[in-house]
Amino acid sequence: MKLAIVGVTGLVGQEICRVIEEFNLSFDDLLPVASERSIGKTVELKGKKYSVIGLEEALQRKPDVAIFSAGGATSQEWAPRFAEAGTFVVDNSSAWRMDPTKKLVVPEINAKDLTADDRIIANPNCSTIQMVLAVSQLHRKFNIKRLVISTYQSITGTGVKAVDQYEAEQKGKLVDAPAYPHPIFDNCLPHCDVFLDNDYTKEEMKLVHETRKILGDDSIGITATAIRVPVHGGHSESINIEFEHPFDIEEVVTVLQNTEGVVVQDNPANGEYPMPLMAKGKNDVFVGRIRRDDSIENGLNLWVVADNLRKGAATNAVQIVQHLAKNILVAV
Ligand code: 11C
Repeated sequence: MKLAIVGVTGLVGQEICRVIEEFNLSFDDLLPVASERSIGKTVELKGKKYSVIGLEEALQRKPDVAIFSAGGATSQEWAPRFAEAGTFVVDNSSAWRMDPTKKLVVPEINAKDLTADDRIIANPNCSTIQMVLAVSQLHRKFNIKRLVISTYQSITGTGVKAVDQYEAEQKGKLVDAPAYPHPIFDNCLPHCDVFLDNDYTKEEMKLVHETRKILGDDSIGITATAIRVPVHGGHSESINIEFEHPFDIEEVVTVLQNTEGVVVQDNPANGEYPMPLMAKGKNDVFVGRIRRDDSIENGLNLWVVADNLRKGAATNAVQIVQHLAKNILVAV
């Protein structure tokens, strides 16, 4: 497999390199791709050095697979050109997620639906991935009627500019071009991504639309409030679920323990529950504070944490590549 990583110098691009090393993903050649100012820099992966190239050169070299993590505008313009040249594009941006001709993939849930015709494959938003993976098997068993989600999202979701803003403010300094409209150190912003005409943010509506698409169920009622918090390690989510069918808490725990990619951490009496500080650098989705919501029929509360740069982006993308390598590239 000839593998391109577009946006290799960004936070997600760097995390993709770490995951590839950790998973010992096999490839024959690697094309690290970045913007003009990074061309010629060196990237080291699995003990070998590779020179960063531009998009045009990468396209000429026809990679089998390209992971795109360079923002929506780059994906919009370049993903179709790579796909046309025969590359399987795994796209981390929001550019193609809601396109009805493109699949939105969390491998544990729906990689089995991919075919050789899926040349642009969308990676969901980080806050969607961890939430939908946690509830996917519960939905199969008890049928979700409604989800109420509150997120507590890491500054790493915004990118390196936000991390720089946080670190400067922590030292009592200001940056010239802050990532957020307000201080993020010692603060919480009820504002992730841009505000839309319906008064929700784009991040909140991603949780609504992407979840329905991945679960293949437009009937699920979903409402979300997305909050940016001064945290590095991952996104945390409080999820309130209303099921159609009754459940026992023990059954819920068993379903979660048997959900691939999910780790149950739920022993509050001993202070055990998921936290972003512990999730950092891990590939799993951690679930705890599992308890009944007695205010509604068939109600459940969960607390779900994952490293947004890992399962929320890099890990999910690399898992899609692993699936392609194992099941689809061998046949094309
Ligand atoms: C955040 N979820 O934490 C965003 C980052 O649509 O891929 C990823 C944005 C996206 O701000």
